[in-house]
Amino acid sequence: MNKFLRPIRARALFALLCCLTQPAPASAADTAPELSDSEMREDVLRAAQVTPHPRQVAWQELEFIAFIHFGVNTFTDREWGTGQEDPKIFNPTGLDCRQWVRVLKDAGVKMVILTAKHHDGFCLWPSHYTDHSLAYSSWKEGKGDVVRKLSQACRSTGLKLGVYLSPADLNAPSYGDTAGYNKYFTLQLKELLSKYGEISEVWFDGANPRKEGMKYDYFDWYALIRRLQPKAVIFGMGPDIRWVGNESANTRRTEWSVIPSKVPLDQFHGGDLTADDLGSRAKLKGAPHLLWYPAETDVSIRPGWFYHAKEDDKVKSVNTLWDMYLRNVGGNCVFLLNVPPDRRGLIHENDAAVLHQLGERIRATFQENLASRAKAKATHTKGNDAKFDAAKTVDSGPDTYWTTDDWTTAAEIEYDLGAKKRFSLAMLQEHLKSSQRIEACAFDAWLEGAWKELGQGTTVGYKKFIRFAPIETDKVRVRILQSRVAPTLSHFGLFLEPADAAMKP
Ligand code: FUL
Repeated sequence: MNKFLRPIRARALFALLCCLTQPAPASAADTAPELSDSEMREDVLRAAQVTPHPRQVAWQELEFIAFIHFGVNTFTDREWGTGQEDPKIFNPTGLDCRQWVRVLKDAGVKMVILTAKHHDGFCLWPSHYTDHSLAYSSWKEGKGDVVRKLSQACRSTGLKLGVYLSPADLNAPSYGDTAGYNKYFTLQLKELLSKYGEISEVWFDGANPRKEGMKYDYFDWYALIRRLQPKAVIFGMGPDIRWVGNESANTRRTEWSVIPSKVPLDQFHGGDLTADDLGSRAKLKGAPHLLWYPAETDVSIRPGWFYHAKEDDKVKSVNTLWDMYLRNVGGNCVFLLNVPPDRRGLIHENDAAVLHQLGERIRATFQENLASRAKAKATHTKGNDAKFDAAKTVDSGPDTYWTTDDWTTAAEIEYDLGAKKRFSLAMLQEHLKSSQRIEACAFDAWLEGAWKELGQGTTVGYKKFIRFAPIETDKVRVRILQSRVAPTLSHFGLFLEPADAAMKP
């Protein structure tokens, strides 16, 4: 039951369930009886050795990325086209990809993923293999190329570029004929991957309107992507990144990047991974294969994915986006926010205004890590070796980290801040190149002569934020309550949100 299999009704039901269960309750993984290290030794050891590919690390470090849904639907006011649209209707009056990139960069976004082709089959580049593209539109007398304009704008501002190429295509005459359509799709993919410079993510949506029987040659596509764009990650119906499982930016409370699989990586093409518990000990036990398969969360700044003038007053507020940003970036997910340009071909003023506020919040909050000069002391350190001591969690080295001896799975680090500091967010980061290991953690502050717990959680992974109403103290501590083999922490941070963003006491 997910967008990859059963698009409309099941997804609406899923979205409704997600809303009803907000905020996320403790997950199945929290409530399932825990299997002890002695019952799990082999499985836990195996899991703690699964590490990301460098392209997955590079993608994860982008943290916040944007979607651009744009195409014939923008001009028909629909969410899903029919494939029968006249290409002439595509005619933005003032398209400016530099404006998109300016607005998104200002919001803190690091990559833009464009719907080069949505399910209606209309191409935002002049594909040689169809006449259902902007080459047959009224825009610039058919001489324009949105993919090129966007790639140039991204390159000049340092943003990465990704492409959404819908496997489903309601226009292609060959759609439904597996051999013919796969050939067509491969040629289009090749155009996109060879003509527009570096592509950092390829987004394969799983919705499959009308042709449930179509069999896609995923493995040929993956081989082509690896050959032409070896740094690109493949999302969704692909081996590198999974869909988080909903379109409301709800991360799981327990979000594992190490998940079990029935098949090895070279036979894996993602699929239905919407269950609440994907990677608990119970799931790992006896799993034939374990893969690194982290989550990306997609959500739109408006109710729809495409622009509709009637939604101009339904742009999400900066507070909603800020909550989503913290929940996703600090929930071991990459946050993919959709911002659809309007019929002019511009990001609407209402969206741009909110995105500017969001960018200001991100900059104001993270400009200073208030723990960067703290003295750190751990209860346990691997081999009592300075190379792994707690100071490594507050140094600036990207690859230095604290860890313990193997099978010391619980430990604490105390941070002496030197003077009283005021903050509202604690940040933990694991050393992903040593896998994802922490299963439960807590954060305390020294307040009025005693330790007070300010939050606790399960997984950490790439990044975890623990958020609370602002407090002031000179001493805090992180407690790792349970982990696989030995915990690692590469970074610890304390930050203060601006007054209008922070939680109220
Ligand atoms: C879905 C699509 O059907 C929507 O139209 C949108 O593109 C969304 C991001 O993915 O599966």
